[in-house]
Amino acid sequence: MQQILNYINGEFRAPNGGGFLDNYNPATGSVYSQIPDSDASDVEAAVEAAKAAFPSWSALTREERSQHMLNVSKRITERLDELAEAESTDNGKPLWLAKRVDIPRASDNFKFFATAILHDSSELHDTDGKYLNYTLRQPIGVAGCISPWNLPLYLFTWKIAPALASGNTVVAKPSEVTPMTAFLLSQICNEVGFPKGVLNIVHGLGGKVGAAMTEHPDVPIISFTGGTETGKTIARTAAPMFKKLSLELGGKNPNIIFDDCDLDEALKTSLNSSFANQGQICLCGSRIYVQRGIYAEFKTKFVELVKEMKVGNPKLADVKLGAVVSKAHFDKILSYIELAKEEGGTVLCGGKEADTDMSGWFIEPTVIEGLPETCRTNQEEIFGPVVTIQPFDTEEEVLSYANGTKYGLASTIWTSNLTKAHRVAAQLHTGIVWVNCWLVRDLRTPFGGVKQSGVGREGGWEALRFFTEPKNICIPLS
Ligand code: TXE
Repeated sequence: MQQILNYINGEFRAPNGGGFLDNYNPATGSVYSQIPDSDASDVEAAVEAAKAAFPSWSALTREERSQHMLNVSKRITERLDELAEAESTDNGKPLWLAKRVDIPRASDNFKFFATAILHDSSELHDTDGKYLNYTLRQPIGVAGCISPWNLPLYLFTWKIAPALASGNTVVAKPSEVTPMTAFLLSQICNEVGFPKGVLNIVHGLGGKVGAAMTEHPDVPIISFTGGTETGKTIARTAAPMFKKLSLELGGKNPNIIFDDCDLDEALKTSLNSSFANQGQICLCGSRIYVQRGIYAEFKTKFVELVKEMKVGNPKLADVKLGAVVSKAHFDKILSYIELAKEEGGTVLCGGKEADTDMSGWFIEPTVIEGLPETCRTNQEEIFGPVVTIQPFDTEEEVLSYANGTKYGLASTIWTSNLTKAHRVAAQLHTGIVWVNCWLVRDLRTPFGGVKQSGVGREGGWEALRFFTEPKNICIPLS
């Protein structure tokens, strides 16, 4: 059985403790590889390697750093098929999705930040002609990057790339549920001669490896994407150590459909925003609000289309939904469907394990109607192929629903009235608003949420600023 290894100081190493964890293929429900059950001593070794590599990596010219990163980007593209296959097997997502979205985006993340630093600039403040202040942005040191299982290589590289591009060295931990493509990335670094110790990847459990990274005094900056509860734990540890933190957490995103929208477009995209990646994207629209005049028509057509979505073997081209990521997550999603029924919801379609010829963890895309706004189903993140649908009458009413959860990541508006779109967008308490589209992710734009969806922004200059410390230097002009 294939054994994944840690990548520390440019070497592939077994964990110091010698233990390994089982890694499952969610589509078959069986163990297919093993990953290091690393502990604080492995993190210590990785931090030491990253510290040792920092002076030389941060002293490279921008062109040199950029070139190293472009080499990685190119090699990811060259190994696209293999990486996509691995991502689909490890995560359960459709192979076509990994091939079209996840892996190309991982390559793009490296390319984007490798070239962004070539165009970077900083500020200068002239104090009344008497002094000049200029802002020097310097790398911080060893950055800790912790990523989740839903978009494994996509989100892993989304953090690592800006950290490296701005001159930091990195200790990174992929989710223990989906470690494979991060392991393949370490092979790629090795293949292209990426400098030793600059990127170190430690595999293992969040409570051991992730916690050791967060607690380590020589890791002054942490970028995390994952669940809100884990984010709170990390913030509790990091705050008294005054670490710089970026937290991208959960969402319970509203999808608002006004009666003047292009109904066909709204239907088509809502299918995607509800069920892409089995609903396991923090940006998925899990609460659909439809204006009363078109509610019945939208609901009928939407449910018809959802029933046509094929669930099954992620390797098949016509499959729309693959497996959900783990048995624990499968149980969690089904328990939320039961809860929705207890709370008075009517299941319009789906609502149960999907009937496939595979032995893994598949759930039918599910639409639930008739739930009050305040119930747990409408308040908590389910993170699976489950959406609720309900009618509304006025803008004011739908805004109160949309803003009525503890989350504030993303929202979507469907309308042909541009004035209304601007007005509603400005009043939504979310970090991202899509109008008549969904999941358009320009890498330059600020990405992140408000309230319990997180702290800080990733993407573009925001990410490069996060991974550097601004220093003001003041000089008299006479
Ligand atoms: O995520 P965790 P889980 C949501 C989603 C999901 C829920 C829980 O609702 O059902 O979170 O998922 C590492 N110190 N999202 O439990 O645990 C862990 O090893 C440091 C939304 O799988 O947050 C992994 O690498 N690190 C989300 C990473 O944190 C710790 C994507 C994320 O795992 C740690 C995923 C600790 N104490 C889940 N404990 C999104 N925002 O996209 C765990 N980790």
